[in-house]
Amino acid sequence: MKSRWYQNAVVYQIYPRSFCDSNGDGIGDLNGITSKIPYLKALGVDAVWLSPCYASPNDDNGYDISDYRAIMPEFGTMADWERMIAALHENGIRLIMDLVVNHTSDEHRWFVESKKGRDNPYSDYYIWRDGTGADHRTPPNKWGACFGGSAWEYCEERGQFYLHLFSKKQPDLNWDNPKVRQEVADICNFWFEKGVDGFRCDVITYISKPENLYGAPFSSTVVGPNWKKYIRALAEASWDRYDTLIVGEATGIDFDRAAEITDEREHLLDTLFHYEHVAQVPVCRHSQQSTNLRRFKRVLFRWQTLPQASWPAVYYENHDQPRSIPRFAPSGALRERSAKSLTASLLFQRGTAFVYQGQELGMTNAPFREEDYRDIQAVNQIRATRSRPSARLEMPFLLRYLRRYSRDHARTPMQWSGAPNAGFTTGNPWLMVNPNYPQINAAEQQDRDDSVLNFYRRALSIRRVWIDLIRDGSFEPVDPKNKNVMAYARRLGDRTLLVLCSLSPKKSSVRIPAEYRTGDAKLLLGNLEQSPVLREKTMLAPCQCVVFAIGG
Ligand code: ISL
Ligand code: CA
Repeated sequence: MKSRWYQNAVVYQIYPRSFCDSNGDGIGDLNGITSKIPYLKALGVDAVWLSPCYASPNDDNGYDISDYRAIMPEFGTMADWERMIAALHENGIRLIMDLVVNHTSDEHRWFVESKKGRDNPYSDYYIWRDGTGADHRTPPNKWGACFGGSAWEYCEERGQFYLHLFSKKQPDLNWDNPKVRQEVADICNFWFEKGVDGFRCDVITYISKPENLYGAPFSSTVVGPNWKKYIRALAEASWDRYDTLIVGEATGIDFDRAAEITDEREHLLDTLFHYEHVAQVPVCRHSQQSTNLRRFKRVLFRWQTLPQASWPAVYYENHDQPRSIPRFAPSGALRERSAKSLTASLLFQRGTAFVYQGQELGMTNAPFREEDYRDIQAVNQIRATRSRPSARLEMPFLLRYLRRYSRDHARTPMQWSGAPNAGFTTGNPWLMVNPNYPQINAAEQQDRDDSVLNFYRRALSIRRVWIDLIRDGSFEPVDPKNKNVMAYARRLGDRTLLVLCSLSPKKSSVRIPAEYRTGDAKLLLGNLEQSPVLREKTMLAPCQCVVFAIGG
């Protein structure tokens, strides 16, 4: 039975490889996470979403799973995992695991068997097709893989192509096979019985492929023909039997589809991550602050209007995205102020809020050089560009692109302290530590009252007090065309929260309608000593934010 606890929740995402290394091998691990539970509790989060920690050859850092019921040895043992979940639960923190079932690793036992031939029990676990053309060596369609090259790989052993939407070491599962669907339900139930509180479902919108793959357009695999049937059956066989949060990663989704598949009467997903506000813009401008605030607001405000029966998930960062600073707000001298203003703009929106590790410290993108990248996406792009005759011309563009968008920016080790390697490891970190760790780290922010970390703690405790209004209140854009300030009001009965967040390095004004200027506004949260007086044209300092309570 579902209590929908997640509607009140703030979820903290942990990328285990980069969070905390307990044994000095340079790789974050489960015991490292357990050691930081007091930190998470003091921060005030309700749940943790753990990126994959299952057995994996790590072609894509655990998003290529070779055994769904085993822990990756680099991260620890099942006993470590059990200690971790017990300690989280003792501290009132739930655990959301990552469910990666669009594809497995090619080293998964199922694939090893499947590729042997057409008549073993696993033959139909993956998407195999004959090639076309005279020699049958042309792929069935022109789909490209997310990490480069064709989405089809020819397998000599079986004499057929298999589909892989990501790397060729990530073959897509065949969800049209009922045995595969049963395997997925069994995996979910295995973990629910061990106490997990939900799943974040990796690229779940891609699982149902079009009937005829020959010549099919790629878009036909986003919420494909049997998607609802398969997901509803999974909910019945597993998800709905426990008190879960099921959040789908909904690559390629649009608003109407999202409203439909998160409608609680449909028994599909509880909520989903859309990608509209993190769409990439061309890397032609000099500024690192690449996003146009008006567009950003337009997108976010629209998603706030999801119908009552649906439920949004709000986030600015995750392990695939660059840091929100400098992406959405100014860096440099204004970094701390920006980080707080972004925080306020995020945490009072309707929806389950997701915060990515390090976001609560205002961690930023890293100054990577060509040889520093580790992510399969960046590494493949660099290799492909290098091999082209035009490499000398193209490489600077690619590097500029990666400096802005590489997934590695989010994955640099968590900055715990000013000790070597930011206190993340006593060994050699698997990915470069951001050299700004002496300035940006948790230890320094812990006891400094005006730090980003303490602002998060304060914001989260205010969110808790106002949770009824934040969960159920109306969402009202304020001065929506404003180019510098993100402003909105939330209202329930006679109580209102007014949230004003400048994301501009300039002094800015914001128009406040009379209904909010009733004279009894009480300041709940702000990032500067001075708070502005609410007037028709209210002035905000660069990157200033304020949250007022009005009425009630
Ligand atoms: O990261 C992206 C672009 O930079 C996306 O296209 C991303 O690959 C897509 O959102 C799917 O992401 C998820 O599945 C991938 C994995 O690499 C990502 O880390 C995961 O979040 C394959 O499992
Ligand atoms: Ca380790």
